[in-house]
Amino acid sequence: MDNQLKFCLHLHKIKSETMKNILIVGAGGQIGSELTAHLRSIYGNQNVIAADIRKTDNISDDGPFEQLDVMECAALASLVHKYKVDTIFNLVALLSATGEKNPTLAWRINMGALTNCLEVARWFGCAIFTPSSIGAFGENTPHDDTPQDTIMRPNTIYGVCKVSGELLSDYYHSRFGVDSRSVRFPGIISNVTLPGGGTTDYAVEIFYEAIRKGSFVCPVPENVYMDMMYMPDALNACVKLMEADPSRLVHRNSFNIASMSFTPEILYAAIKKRMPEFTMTYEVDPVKKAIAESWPNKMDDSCARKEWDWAPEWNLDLMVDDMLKVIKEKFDKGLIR
Ligand code: AKB
Repeated sequence: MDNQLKFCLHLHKIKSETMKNILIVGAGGQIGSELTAHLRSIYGNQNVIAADIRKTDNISDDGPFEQLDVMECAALASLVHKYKVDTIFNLVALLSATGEKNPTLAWRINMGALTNCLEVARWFGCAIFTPSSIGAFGENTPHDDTPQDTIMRPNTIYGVCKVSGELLSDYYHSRFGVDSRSVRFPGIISNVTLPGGGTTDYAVEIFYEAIRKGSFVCPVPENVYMDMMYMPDALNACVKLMEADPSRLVHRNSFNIASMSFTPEILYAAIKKRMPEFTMTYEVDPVKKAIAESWPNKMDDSCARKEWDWAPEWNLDLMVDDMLKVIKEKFDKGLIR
């Protein structure tokens, strides 16, 4: 650590005591773009700093935005110092399907972002949230009611990063006292920013294609169950866990959280009920098939419910109604084509 950084650390410790100053790294992505707006609505626009490698309009309009390559640890540290940050949300990730195309890049980015965020959190005394995923589980994991503490032997590089990330985050907590917390997110369904490179992306793309073309070609086999979650529940989970009383937390990295689980056929039927002319065919992607089949059918989230009162509000029907309504409005207004 150079002298300038040591001096920044010293100043930071004196100045930032209780204020909620939040830094979101990877804020331009599917979760980040909505988490930024959500946290700004709770903690104030000026107290939530969005950072991403690329500038994105919707997150830079309402509050501070910084262009940041999270692989540059000193740049990350200087942002944390500049804004007196006390909480970091690290949302930088190459997802499961993209990861399989370039495993070394996935490891470098996913673990590089995490190690830098953990180190900076340690130096500056920040709390840190880094999502884990259903991808942390593998073929040998019990697939039904997947327990909180169970076999974790994923066979994707994404999963390897997630398990390593959970362990490393717990290590930083026990070894250095870093307040690290996280959840294992299911596939997240949203209507603001598209996901990219995930195995669960089909459950978002299907809505856009249903409205755009009235048909969808599904890359995941018809009868594979995966946990899914509507974005509002995912955002609530982030806030609720980070606000939770630490004395109640038996676990930290990471909590199973669940709200709905379905197959492509079940989702198709739910959309078709509302759009009878909608059709779906399959062109199964073998990589996505292998990944999807290795993940849980449905996780048991009782530890999250017990330790920080996790309680989802959205189910399949509510989610499908809302997704169709919002995306139709966007098409009608010409916001998307
Ligand atoms: C993916 O499909 O890779 C992600 C995830 C479940 O973590 N959406």
